Amino acid sequence: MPRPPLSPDSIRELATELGFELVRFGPADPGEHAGHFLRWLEAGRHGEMAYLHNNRERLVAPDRWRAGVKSTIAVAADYGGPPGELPGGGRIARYAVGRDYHRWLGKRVKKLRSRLEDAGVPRGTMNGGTDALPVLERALAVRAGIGFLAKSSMVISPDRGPYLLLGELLTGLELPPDPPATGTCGTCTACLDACPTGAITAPFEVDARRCLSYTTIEHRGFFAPELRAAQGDWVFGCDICLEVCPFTKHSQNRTRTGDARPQDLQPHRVVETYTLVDLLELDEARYDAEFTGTAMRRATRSGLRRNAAIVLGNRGDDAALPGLERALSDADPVVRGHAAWAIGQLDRRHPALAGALARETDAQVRSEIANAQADTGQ
Ligand code: B12
Ligand code: SF4
Ligand code: SF4
Repeated sequence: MPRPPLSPDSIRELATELGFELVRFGPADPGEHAGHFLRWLEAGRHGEMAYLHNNRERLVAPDRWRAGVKSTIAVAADYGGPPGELPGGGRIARYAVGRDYHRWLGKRVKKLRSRLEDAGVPRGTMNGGTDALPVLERALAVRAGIGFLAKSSMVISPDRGPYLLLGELLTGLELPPDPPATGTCGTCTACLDACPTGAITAPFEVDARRCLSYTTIEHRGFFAPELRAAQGDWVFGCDICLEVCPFTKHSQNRTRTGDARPQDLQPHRVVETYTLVDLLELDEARYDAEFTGTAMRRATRSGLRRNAAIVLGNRGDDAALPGLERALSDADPVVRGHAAWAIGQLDRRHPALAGALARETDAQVRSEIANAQADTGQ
C-alpha cells in the first residue's frame, strides 16, 4: 500500500497555507450517496443537464476512470459575503459575484497537487479540481467530514455554514479518514418554506428543473412562465435557501466587504457596473471582452439577456420600457419573447406589443406576445 511521503498533518498544513478554510480526508467513492443520485436521475430531476446522465457510471465510481484511487483530500472555501447586486437592482448569487471559482479555486487545488508532488507523491497519480472532475463533490465532502448533508441538499459546515465551494484531490494514498461533521438541520425547515419555486420538494431533494439556479443558468431558451414571476430579482442563480439558513452566521467572510474581502471574492467589474438594461442589451463583443473570467458566462449571452428581461418585468418599473421595446426587435427570439412577457407585466395594453405581433414570424414569440396581451387579471 503506498504510504504518504508526507504525514497527514503536513498535507493538512500545506492545504491550509494555500488558503483552504476546510481540509478533510475521506474515501474516494460516494458510498450510499450513489443510489440517491441514480434515483434522482431516473426521476428526470436533472432536466437538460445531460452530462450528469451521460457520466453517471463514472460519477458514482471514480475507480472506473482512475485506477487505484483510494482517498479524497476534500477542501472547501468559505465565500460568504454581502448580497451581489447590480447597480439599480438585479441580484447575482454570491458564488458568482467575484472571479469564476473554477479558475481561482481550481488553481489552488492544482497548486496543492504540485506541492504534494514536489514533496514526493508520484507525479500523475492525483486528479483534482472544483466542479471539474466526474465526481459527486457533495458526497465526497460529506464522507470526508467537511460538513453535513442538509435538507437544502447543501453541504453545511457547523463551523463555516453553507457558503462553501467544494474541491477535491483524488489520490492513491491511504489517508486516515476524518470523522463525520457534527451538526444537523434538526427540526428546521426554513429553506423548504422559503424556496420561491418549491424546488426543494422534500428534505434533501431538489428538483433542479424548478430551481432558479438551474432555470437562470443551465436552462437554454424559453422557460415556464410561472417560474418567471418566482424569479423575482434574481438575474443569475439564487441564494435564498442559503440566506435563510441559521448556519449562515458561521460564515467568517460574511461581514467582510470591500478590500477586507479576499481578492478573488471582490465584485467583478461587470457586477459593479452593469445595469439590468445594459445586460438586456449586451452584445457579443462586450460579452466576450467583459464576461470572460466570470462564472456568469455559463448562462450564455442569450440566457443573461433573457434573465435581465424577466427581472425587469418583475420589478415593474416603467423606466425599463424603452429598453424592453427595443428588445422586441432583437435578433434572438428568446430575448424578444421574454421582453414581450416583461412588457405584459408592466402594461398588457402597451402598443409596442401589437406592433411586434404584426411583424413577428416566430411561432413561439408570437404566442408569448399574445399571452402578454391577454387579460390575466393583473
Ligand atoms: C448539478 C448541480 C446543480 C444543480 C442541481 C443541484 C441539486 N441540488 O441537485 C443546480 C443547477 C440546481 C445547482 C444549484 C446550486 N448549486 Co450546484 N452543482 C451541481 C453539480 C454540478 C452536480 C450536483 C449533482 O450531482 N446533483 C444531483 C444530486 C442528487 O446530488 P447532490 O447535489 O450532490 O446531492 C446529494 C444529496 O442529494 C445526497 N442525498 C440526498 N438524500 C440522501 C439521503 C441519503 C441517505 C444519502 C446518503 C444521501 C442523500 O445524494 C447526493 C450525492 O451526495 C455540483 C458539482 C459536482 N460535480 O458535484 C454543483 C454543486 C453541488 N453546486 C454548488 C452550489 C454552490 C450551488 C448553488 C448554491 C449555486 C447558487 N447559489 O445558485 C445552488 C444550490 C441549490 C441547491 N439547494 O442545491 C456547490 C455546492 C457546495 C455545497 N456547500 O454544498 C457544488 C458542489 C459545486 C462546487 N464545486 O462547490 N447545482
Ligand atoms: S437556490 Fe433558490 S430556487 Fe433553488 S432550491 Fe434554493 S431557494 Fe429554491
Ligand atoms: S435552512 Fe434549516 S433545514 Fe434548511 S439547510 Fe439550513 S438548517 Fe437545514
